[in-house]
Formats: sequence, structure tokens, C-alpha cells
Amino acid sequence: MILFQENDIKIERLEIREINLPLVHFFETSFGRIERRRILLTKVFCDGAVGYGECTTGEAPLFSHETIDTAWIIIKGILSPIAIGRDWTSPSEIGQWFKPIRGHQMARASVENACWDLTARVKNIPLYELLDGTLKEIPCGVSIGIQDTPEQLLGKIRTEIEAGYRRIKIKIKPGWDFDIIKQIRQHYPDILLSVDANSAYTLADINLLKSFDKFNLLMIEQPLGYDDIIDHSYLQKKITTAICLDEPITSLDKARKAIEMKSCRIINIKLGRVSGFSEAVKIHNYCYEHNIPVWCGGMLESGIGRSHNIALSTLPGFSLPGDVSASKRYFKEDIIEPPVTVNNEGFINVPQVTGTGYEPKEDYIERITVRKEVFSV
Ligand code: OSB
Ligand code: MG
Repeated sequence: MILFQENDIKIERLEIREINLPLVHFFETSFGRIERRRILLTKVFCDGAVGYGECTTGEAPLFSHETIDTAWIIIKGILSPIAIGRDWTSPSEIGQWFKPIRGHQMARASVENACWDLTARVKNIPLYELLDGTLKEIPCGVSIGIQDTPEQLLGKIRTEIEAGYRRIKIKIKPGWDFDIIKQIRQHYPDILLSVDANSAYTLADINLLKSFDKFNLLMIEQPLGYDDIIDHSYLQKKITTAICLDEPITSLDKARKAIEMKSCRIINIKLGRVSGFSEAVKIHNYCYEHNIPVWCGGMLESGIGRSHNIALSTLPGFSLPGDVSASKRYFKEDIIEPPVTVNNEGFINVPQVTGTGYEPKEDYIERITVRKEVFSV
């Protein structure tokens, strides 16, 4: 049954809600430790069909300037009035609606991605097909936070390797770096190993960063300033380890400049950080043409954001294992059914069904909702 004409899809109603989910284990980066997640979910409605999005910002402005509370205000006061009632033929148009807005990428992504989700459901096709994805299975890595002791970290690495994960990434910061990486390499000389500093160093640390070259790391992610591509360009010339940029890659334009300046050899694409699927696809395409491998980053998403990361990871340039891993690593009970699982070879099999293949559990979501608002024309 054809429910919609090609250009009939539009947001009749937009709902935002905040849910609260405890993590099964704390997650610590160079900017701090968290034990639970406040998550903003978006839901868009069109003629009985629904699409879901997730805003991937943290609670405090530590990864980027956005917070869950700023996103709430921006969606309510700025994005909803622009988006509600406006129809689209292809969801790739939606990124353009929000182009005049400076910043607030994660708020924008949560609305745009819900529209992609809705479009896939209305057209009755898998979301990954709507994105022109091709991969049927996604190689998975894990991001392991800073632990209380090196023994705890080694225990976690063992667990993840035994589970089949294809790449281990650890968080580093001054004082939790060289000796830790050395110990890991003593136990696991050959695994694919990356480190992520979340901007914890400066060029004054260049000798330390250079000393990591002996560990044969797959990459060092975001060693320097969160908005920097200039110092990274200098550093990349001085070290043999590939630099991967995360935080500063907020748009295609930033990716192009970083690649032209040789500030990195690998790029981490995060849907929220780049403002949603349309920009993420553009960055992917640009990197693919320029032989820059990409992988899909994570922001400790609930199942809704995670299912979108899976769809994005089907694009052919996602040649390195991403930070997209099983629901159970994060939450006792995820908000989708089925939860995301990873097979013992370290792959996620991409569901070959309409939408994402992971259905939000409405009753459960309602029970853990802290606040909710609905906007319509
Ligand atoms: O830098 O990739 C990062 C989580 C929160 C903020 C920033 C980062 C991360 C992760 C976790 O590394 C990746 C995940 O497992 O979702
Ligand atoms: Mg990172």
C-alpha cells in the first residue's frame, strides 16, 4: 500500500523527552567520570508514522559546548518552528534547513536523524538503504575508559578480546599513558590498539607523544586542542603514528581543511558532532575520495542513537572498526528491542528490515522519562 506521495512527508508533531539511564560501569575520559546518562530523545510524527532521534550531547559542556539542557532549548525555540509542517522529498534536504544556525550540531542532528528514521519507515525500506549503505556486517571495536588500576584495565581488555571485538581503544590522559600502553603491549603485542586523549595534551608534550610511536598503535585520537587542526598538522609531521581527529570535525568544511593541512590520516565520524546524517554522508564521501579511512565514533548512545550509528557504518568508507558495540556493555536494559548484539567474530549483522531493525520499547521509555514536551503547528 502506498501511503505517501514522494514529497508528502513532513513533521506534524515533534516530541522531545529526557530519559535517565544508569551505566553498567562508570566511563572515565580525560575530562571526567560519569556513572549515568541523561539522554534527550526526539520523536517525529507524520500521519500515524513515527521516527526517532537521539541527541548525543553529554550533561556538561566538556566534549563540546552543547549540553542536554542547551539542546532542549534550541530544539524547542529554534529547530521546531523551522521544521514543523515543512515537507521534504529526500531527508538530505533537512540539513539545509538548519544551515543558518551556528553550532548546536547535536541538537540539529537529533531532529534531522529522526526525519531520516521516519522516511525509512514511511518508504518501508531499511534506513541503511536510504543512506546508500552497502555493508551487511559492521566491524566493531570498543572504547575502554580510564580505570582505577592498570589490572582492572587489563581485565577489561581481556574480556573484550574474548568477546570477539576487533579493535581496542583506551582513553589516556597525563599520568595514564605511556606505562599503561606499555603494559598492554607486553600482554597483547599484536592486537589493533588505539588511544584517545580527548585533547589532554599540548605541543609541549611532543616528546611523550613521539615515544608512543614504538607501540605500533593503529592511531592516536585527538591528542591536542578540541578545536585545533593547526597544531595537529605540526604534530602529524613529527610522529609516525596516524592521528585521528574527533572533536574538531564538526562539518565537511572542517574535514576538508584537516585533510588538506595533513592534520590527520584517519577521521572519526560522529552523527551528532557533525549535525546529522546528511553532513556525515558528505564527510564520508569526501574522505572516501581522498583515501582517508573513517570509522563511526560513539557517545555512549542508547539503542536509538546506536541503531543510527549502525546504519551509517554501512557506507563503504567505514573500513576501520568503530566504537559501535553491544547494548549490554552500557546498559542493563537498552531502550530498543532487540538489543544490539555483536557476534563472536566482532561484527554486528545489519538488520535487513524496514527502518533500523531495532524497535524502541515505548512502555519502558515512558517509565524512565523525566520530562517531555510536544510541539505542533
Ligand atoms: O571521544 O570518542 C570519544 C564517549 C563520550 C564522549 C567522547 C568519546 C566517547 C567514547 C565512547 O569514546 C565511545 C562509545 O563507546 O560510545
Ligand atoms: Mg574521541
